[in-house]
Amino acid sequence: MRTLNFEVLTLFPGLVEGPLNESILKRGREKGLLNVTVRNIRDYTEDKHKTADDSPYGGGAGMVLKPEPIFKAFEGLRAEYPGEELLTILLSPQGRLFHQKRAEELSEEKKRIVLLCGHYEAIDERVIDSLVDEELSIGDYVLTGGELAALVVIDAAARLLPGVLGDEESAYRDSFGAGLLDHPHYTRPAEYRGMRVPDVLLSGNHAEIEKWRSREALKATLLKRPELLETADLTDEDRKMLAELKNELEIGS
Ligand code: 4GX
Repeated sequence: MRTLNFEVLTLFPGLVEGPLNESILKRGREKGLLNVTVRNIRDYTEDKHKTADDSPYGGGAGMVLKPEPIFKAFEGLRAEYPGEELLTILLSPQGRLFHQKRAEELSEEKKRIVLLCGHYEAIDERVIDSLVDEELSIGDYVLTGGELAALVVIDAAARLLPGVLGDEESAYRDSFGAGLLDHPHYTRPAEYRGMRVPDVLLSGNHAEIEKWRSREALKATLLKRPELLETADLTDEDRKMLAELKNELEIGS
């Protein structure tokens, strides 16, 4: 049995815990496939006010996460998991962009993965220099903290672990696998408010259905995210269909 082990360090554990206790992540945890421990950085402060942040040297607005509680938290982790190597990821807009490929790699990671969530504007650079292996960003926008980003990373990696998705759901796994968008989906009724489900999906002809799905996935990608086609994993058949689609839709290049 493959398992994934995360340690989340945050000042707001409640922000992270909710989604971990719902739906597929909850089930993955109950099955013992996904282990996530959420720790409050404030528990590692040692002054009477439990100070986790301070104003920046050099002046300016905003607060900076102090190094001491974070170093203490790591010492706690090393004591709890002696001899284990940790993989520490800081969620930050300065990080490399997180993508499906990294999610796949993380889903196979054997080390315990520490997700460090900064709140406030910044984190003391000495933490990054000494404790952080990798900085990841979930996108070019600014969040209030790293917690939602950490959840995105956990979610995207966990669903790729064998056994986390049920048989029904696991088909969805390949939709982004080839680097293409998904094809359209339909369920009953066959006609709704005058809108018909494409006949091929009702035909029972599985070869034709697969061909239609491939073509529609290519079409959706071409129309909505054409840049994905440059790196997609296309078969010769895909390339042929893509050329036909471009002709039909009168798209050049
Ligand atoms: N993808 N943020 C982190 C505070 C911070 C800033 C610098 C460490 C270094 C974000 C994102 C994101 C906002 C989380 C700033 N911590 N994280 N936070 N986009 O915007 O991951």
